[in-house]
Amino acid sequence: MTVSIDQGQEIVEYLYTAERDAREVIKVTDKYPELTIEESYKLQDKLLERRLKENETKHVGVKLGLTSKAKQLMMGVDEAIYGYLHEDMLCLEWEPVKYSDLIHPKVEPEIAFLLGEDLEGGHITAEDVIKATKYVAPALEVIDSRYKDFKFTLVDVIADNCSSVKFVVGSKWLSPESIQLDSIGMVMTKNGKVEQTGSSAAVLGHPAEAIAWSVKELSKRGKGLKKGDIVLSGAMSEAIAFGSGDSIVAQFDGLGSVSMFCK
Ligand code: OOG
Ligand code: MG
Repeated sequence: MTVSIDQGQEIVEYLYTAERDAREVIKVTDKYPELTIEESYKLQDKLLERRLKENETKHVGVKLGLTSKAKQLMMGVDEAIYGYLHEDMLCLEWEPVKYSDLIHPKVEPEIAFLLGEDLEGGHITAEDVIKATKYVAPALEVIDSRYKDFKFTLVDVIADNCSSVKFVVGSKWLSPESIQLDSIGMVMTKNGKVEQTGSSAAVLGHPAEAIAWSVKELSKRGKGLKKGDIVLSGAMSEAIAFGSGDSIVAQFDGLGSVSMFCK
């Protein structure tokens, strides 16, 4: 370990309160440049424990991040990551997201997978993911890095639960077998103006491939995906900034649309 138990607790407290108070902070690696990816996943676990307890919420799923080249380039990293979704992050389409609860939010279009079976182990394939998936649905993820200017290293962003803050799942749920999951075109608008276009192929070639990757990563740490989990497979395009009064809609070929309003 490059940080002591006390220092680890201090980092968790620092990131937990930054989210709670919607306050940006200096990135952790400025103070602890030696921190490793394995350590930062351990810090993420501690942060999540704290968050579950304090917010009286529960685990509802997993999110993948930086699964597309567009996002990796945008963030200056070259690896995918994962974090966790809690029930208090789930927003309904008709429920506005409150800008005053957030720091510098961005939104990105994703495909959500709802699992009908557990998935674990180091040999899971995209086919196994599709078999274990009950439904796929259009989704928007709101990310709100706690770090100043939304700038971080891979180690920083993992400790910060991969910038997670809110997500919206659309109401049209389809069987994964009823749609060609690797070629879903997407258009995202803000207040009616096109801001991003993309394809699900951008997500590691196939979103189910991205989920298979995450199962392998999780299994290295003795974890897996569970029946009932919602899994966000990662942004299909760059994320866009939004503010109070903005309306976001992402339209996915064959999957329908999902929208969000920020008040
Ligand atoms: C990290 C989270 C990335 C995605 O879908 O790529 C992510 C960030 O960009 O702040 O959720
Ligand atoms: Mg995302």
